[in-house]
Amino acid sequence: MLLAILVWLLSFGIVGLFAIKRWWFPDPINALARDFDSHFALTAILTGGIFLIAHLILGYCIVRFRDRGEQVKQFDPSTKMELGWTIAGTVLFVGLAVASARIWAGVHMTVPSQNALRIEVLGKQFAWSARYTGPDGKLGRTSVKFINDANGNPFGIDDADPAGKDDIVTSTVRVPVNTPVLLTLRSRDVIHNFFVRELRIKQDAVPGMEIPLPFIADKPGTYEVACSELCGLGHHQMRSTLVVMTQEDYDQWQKQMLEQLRQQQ
Ligand SMILES: [Cu+2]
Repeated sequence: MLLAILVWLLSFGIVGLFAIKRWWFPDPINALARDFDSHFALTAILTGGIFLIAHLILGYCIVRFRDRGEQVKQFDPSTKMELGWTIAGTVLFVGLAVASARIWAGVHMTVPSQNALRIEVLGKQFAWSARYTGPDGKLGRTSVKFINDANGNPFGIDDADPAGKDDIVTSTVRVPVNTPVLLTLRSRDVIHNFFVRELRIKQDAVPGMEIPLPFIADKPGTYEVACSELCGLGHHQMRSTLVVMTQEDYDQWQKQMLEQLRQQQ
């Protein structure tokens, strides 16, 4: 009896921990992140409900079929019941997987809009850098020969290419609110991972590859970008911020950065 009570208490306690949402995700900042959250909630409610029912029955069985000194009775398995829960389980899991594939495709298979703001994001041991095109809309040529972290050139922008003259390089990723953004993720050394919790996005940056990552953020604020792939001894320090700004603030910031560039040249 005590064991049954313990099983019931434990199962209610575990479900309760989820239900009170005390330790939960930070607020989402776009439509796909909100879709992700509703799908997570649906999965949690379904699996939590099944978990609770299963453990209530388990506790009941502990009480009902405890050893009372009687002879053990054989239970005839029912094919119908077995078929029933196998089919129900399959429908449930396949259904959830299909529903979640739509959200996944929304993040990874969306064709970015033609006029998306293009930002190149580079991961290296152990920092993130971002590069913007400047007014010409073009990123300048790069080469490993010109990489110079001390000089603020982590991308290795070639000075001989005029298209690179107005490229803005920063250590944070700044984007205007409600604007389609297309990040191109690159890595200079090992695999890193660009992770923004509020976007519910996690994408590897792989050396030798240029990985597109489109998104729109609809809530201004400063959000942490954490490297989410163990990439070496300094992995824990590899963080940056995603700053979502109003269009006016963004334009203002871009103007300031271009002014600074002009003064340096
Ligand atoms: Cu990393």
